[in-house]
Amino acid sequence: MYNPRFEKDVFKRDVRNNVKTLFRKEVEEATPQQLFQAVSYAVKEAIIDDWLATQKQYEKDDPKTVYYMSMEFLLGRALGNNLINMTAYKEVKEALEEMGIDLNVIEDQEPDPALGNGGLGRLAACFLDSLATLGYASYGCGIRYRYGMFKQKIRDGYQVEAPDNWLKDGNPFELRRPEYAKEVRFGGNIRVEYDETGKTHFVQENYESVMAIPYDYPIVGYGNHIVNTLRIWDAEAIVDFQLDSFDRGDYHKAVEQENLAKNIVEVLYPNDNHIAGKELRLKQQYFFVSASIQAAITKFKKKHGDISKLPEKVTFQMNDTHPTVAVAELMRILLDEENLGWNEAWDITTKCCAYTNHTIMAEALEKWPINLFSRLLPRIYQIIQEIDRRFVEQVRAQYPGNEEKVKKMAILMDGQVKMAHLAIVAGYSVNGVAKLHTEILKNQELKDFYQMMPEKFNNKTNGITQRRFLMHANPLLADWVTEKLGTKEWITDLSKMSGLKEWLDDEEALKEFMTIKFKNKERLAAYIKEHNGVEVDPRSIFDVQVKRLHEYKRQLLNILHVMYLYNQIKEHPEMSFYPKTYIFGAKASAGYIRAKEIIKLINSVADVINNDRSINGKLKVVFIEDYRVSNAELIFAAADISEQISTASKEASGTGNMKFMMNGAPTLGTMDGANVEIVDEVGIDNAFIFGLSADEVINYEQNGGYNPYDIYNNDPDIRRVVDQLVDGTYANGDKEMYRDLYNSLLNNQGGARADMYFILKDFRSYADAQARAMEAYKDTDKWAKMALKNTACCGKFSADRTIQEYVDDIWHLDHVVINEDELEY
Ligand code: H53
Repeated sequence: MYNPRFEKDVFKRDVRNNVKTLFRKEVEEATPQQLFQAVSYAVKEAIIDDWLATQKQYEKDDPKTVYYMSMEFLLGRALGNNLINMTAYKEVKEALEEMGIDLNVIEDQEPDPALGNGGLGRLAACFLDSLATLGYASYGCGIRYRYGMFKQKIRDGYQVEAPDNWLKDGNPFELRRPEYAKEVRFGGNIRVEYDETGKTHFVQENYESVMAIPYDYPIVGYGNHIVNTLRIWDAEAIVDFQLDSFDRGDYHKAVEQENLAKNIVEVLYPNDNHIAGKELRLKQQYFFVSASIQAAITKFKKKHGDISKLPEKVTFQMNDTHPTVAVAELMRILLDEENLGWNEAWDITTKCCAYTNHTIMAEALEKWPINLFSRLLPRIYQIIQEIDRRFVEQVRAQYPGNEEKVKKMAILMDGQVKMAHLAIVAGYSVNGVAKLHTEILKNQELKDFYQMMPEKFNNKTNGITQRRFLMHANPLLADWVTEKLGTKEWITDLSKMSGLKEWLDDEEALKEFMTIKFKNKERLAAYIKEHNGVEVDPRSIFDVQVKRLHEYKRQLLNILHVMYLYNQIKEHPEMSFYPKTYIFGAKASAGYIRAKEIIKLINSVADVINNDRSINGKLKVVFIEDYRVSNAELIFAAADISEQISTASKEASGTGNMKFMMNGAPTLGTMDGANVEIVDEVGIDNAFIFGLSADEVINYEQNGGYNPYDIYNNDPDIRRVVDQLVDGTYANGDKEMYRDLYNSLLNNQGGARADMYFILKDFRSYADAQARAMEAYKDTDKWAKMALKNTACCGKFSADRTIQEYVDDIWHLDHVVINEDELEY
């Protein structure tokens, strides 16, 4: 793909000019941050050309557009990724080198835009990348949080949160678009009016409102000149202060609106897979949903006029239940602003909205107290009441006399608004994110809905973008793959990776593959030394678990097993043991106390083990501070073993598992989420599988759990590690520090069953899988083959494949092509 702005001399001149105009400096005097800005603005100029060209093409082709509605977009840094997708990374790297500038250093200046928590937000970012790359018109719709995911510091082994002021130096890639601002209203009351024809109108009065101001981010497709838009909304007060001309009432109103605007977009809620139920969160949801839907309708009407055609050109995908008010907001606009009748409005809405479910965890399914909801969104609540009334009528008609069904399925029940039910009733599609997950939805969690409307349910197994997680994260491997395949096609067609299977028996190729892994391990070791001050040996096995901290993800199982290994080494110093480095990275929600205890435990165990010279460095434990997209890229590339050890049935899909696989790390995991499909692709012999199956877990749960004392009393090794939680071994003699963890494993507590996540139940089988992995690693050739097999079999897990399935089965978008010859540079 050609772009004259990336010709070396042109680009160098642009960077120099930018340094001059932005900072009144010469390149030689500029700080790395200033250089980052100057380089980014030069790249942005090139992007803008394609952005305009894309817009023109869309104007001309008038393709159907998906609005991907999401509270979270965990983008990661933009500069490197944009260069890769503009196919200019290498040229720019060289041009900068000629100016004495190291692109890696410049990239490191970019704050990591962390407008998301974990898997759900990162998935949204991967999807935008794939949509642009495949040439589909799309908008990401979200919130421009002033503060993203907090920065994690580890102090004395504890997690400490610091604000993430990611916008403090400005953001070169964003574009403020005040001309597309929309008003969003909260609270007040609804007055009913009748016009001269007798028609009813609903008028919201005494409300507070804010202005939603969009900021557009370019989403660059790979090598195709397509640039889509991520539109995230900032909030501003509507009434500007005019201190000389206010009366008392206005002043108060102005202050309130100012505060409302400031608060709404202030900060991302740092919960993953857990809902805190705060009013401000509902405000955030309605704020960005209302602004986005209004904008979509304005855009549609400008071109088409006839609103009844909306489903032909527009589809709204709701990423989890968070944006589900979209359904009622669209109804409100169609009823109150477009003056359609209920049936017509409902017909349009149910052809435009689709819902993705990402979890079966009860604490993540959103429910809002009716009194809070109806006070904040009075008109939206009225509409939901009517949707519910009609739906319940339908349930009663289909299941006469079955009030149990009504109770289980109603949208409004027990004083709550159940957002998932609203999404399912109004959505034309309901999808899970991995085969197993979708089956569990159909047969357990959403069984009643599946029985009533089976045609809505479908699976879309998640995927990841190879542009970021292989090309950018692991350039050495990316180049090697291209060389071995003799083509770059894998960059946009990951199924091509299967061509690597030809090299599985080629000793030379396997050696090269493992040399690349080793270099990546050296790179990570240097990062760990710099950021953690811990020396790790790149020749040891890098066994990695990086993901949000959650009990169901069972970091506790991992660290208890490390404690067990340490006991073994101490007791049997002569035993055969391949040196291992256990690497953790995880943020805990600020209010999730037990998750924070687990972080402290990991750090305490690390402290004891890393400082015990008697074990000759056989075992090391590292907790990487502030796990985020940018260091994740280094970590995936360097991993030997991918820990995916959630309690079966709990992890809807997982996407980290795919990133490790792509980078040649076999999975050590349970048959959960997409692990099941990874094993299908790579073969059971190229993974280390252990633990209860999802069916077994669900069966135990339905029968009140199991008794962990049966294990504790009969397995001395397990008893020993559990006891070490309360004998002070890892707490400087303090026997109470980990008492809560100890109790969580052994005793029922209030509503929570003892060992809810089956850690002790799965322990032996986990230890066995760990031992198998170590044995396998000792056989270097065999290991290399297994690792390469993982890379070779990752084809299915591209987000390109996932998006194509969404397009074919749900969205039915039109493919758009930009003809390079027609570009006017
Ligand atoms: O979404 C990922 C899945 C993962 C699931 C995660 C997720 C969140 O990150 C937050 C809320 C939620 O309901 C689900 O836990 O298994 O891979 C993307 O689908």
